[in-house]
Amino acid sequence: ISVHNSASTTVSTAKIQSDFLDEVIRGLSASPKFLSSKYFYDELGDNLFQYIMNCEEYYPYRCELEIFQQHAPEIVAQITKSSAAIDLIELGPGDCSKSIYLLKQLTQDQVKFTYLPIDISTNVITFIEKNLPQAIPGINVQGLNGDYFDMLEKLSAHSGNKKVILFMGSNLGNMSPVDAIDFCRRLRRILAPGDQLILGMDLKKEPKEILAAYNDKGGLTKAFNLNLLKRINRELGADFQIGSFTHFPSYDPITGACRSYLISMDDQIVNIEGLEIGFKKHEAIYMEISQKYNAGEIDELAEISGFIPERKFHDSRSWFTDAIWVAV
Ligand code: AVJ
Repeated sequence: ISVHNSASTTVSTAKIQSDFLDEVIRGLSASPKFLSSKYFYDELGDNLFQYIMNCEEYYPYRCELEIFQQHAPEIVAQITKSSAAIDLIELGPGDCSKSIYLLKQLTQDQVKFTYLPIDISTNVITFIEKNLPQAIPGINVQGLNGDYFDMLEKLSAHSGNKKVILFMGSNLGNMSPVDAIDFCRRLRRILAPGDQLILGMDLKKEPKEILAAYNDKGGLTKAFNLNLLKRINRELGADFQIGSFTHFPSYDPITGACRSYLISMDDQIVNIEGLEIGFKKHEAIYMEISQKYNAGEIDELAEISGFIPERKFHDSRSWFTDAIWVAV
């Protein structure tokens, strides 16, 4: 089965599914065990994440929304210093509820730009291509359905416009600091000097606030983590007993690593595709990192990956930042 779209990209769902199986087997055979949070986002996971963004304890979404509501004119000024047309490329745009403030401002300021959202989900791209032109008449949207770097490479092959990449939502935080450096360097390689990156990152703050955001009282984050086990049951035919795992969130204020684990409450065996995976009582599966940085660490990340930090915007409490970097 394959999915074709307007950008004539082909994503093989069979390939995606066998990658999923391989990574699950690899992670659950490792010691310590791990799973990748990039697989949290099936249809149910998408919905749970929507609920998380709206729950009382989860502040990052509201902080970044405030930044875009308050600072769109300054952000536009920072990315339009030359009069050239812009390719505004957003990695993982969601429903555009934050970036729409920037898109509206660019339109109002009569900047020549094309908005190019990239997402692995066909639904996300279809939704945006249908709805955005209704919210912003005349906007130039070109959705790209596929892997970030595959799509970025296609783009750089056939456009001479200045590029501005938007990578928001602290999504970079879902990589280890070492993987984050690799990722930023890879981004840098597909850019030309003068191109820019707008990076939304959650900041180190009072540890209790951070831990609460990943340990909401309503149990949404717990359900979000457990949903990956359910997904493995559904899609890979495994037999996880969801009730015998508990959720354990943690935050280390020294390193800024906010990690979540699922803990096996018994000795048990889980079957996946003919393989038996043994769990010891109290054994952990490492599920997700949401790395927190401070301003200095974000500047260092820029420099180590070939960018110069230009400006930082933050919300009224300085809990979250959107940094603008320029490629050197
Ligand atoms: C996808 C990066 C926005 O790490 O804060 C929310 C995902 N995980 N609650 C984050 C998430 C648990 C989230 N981001």
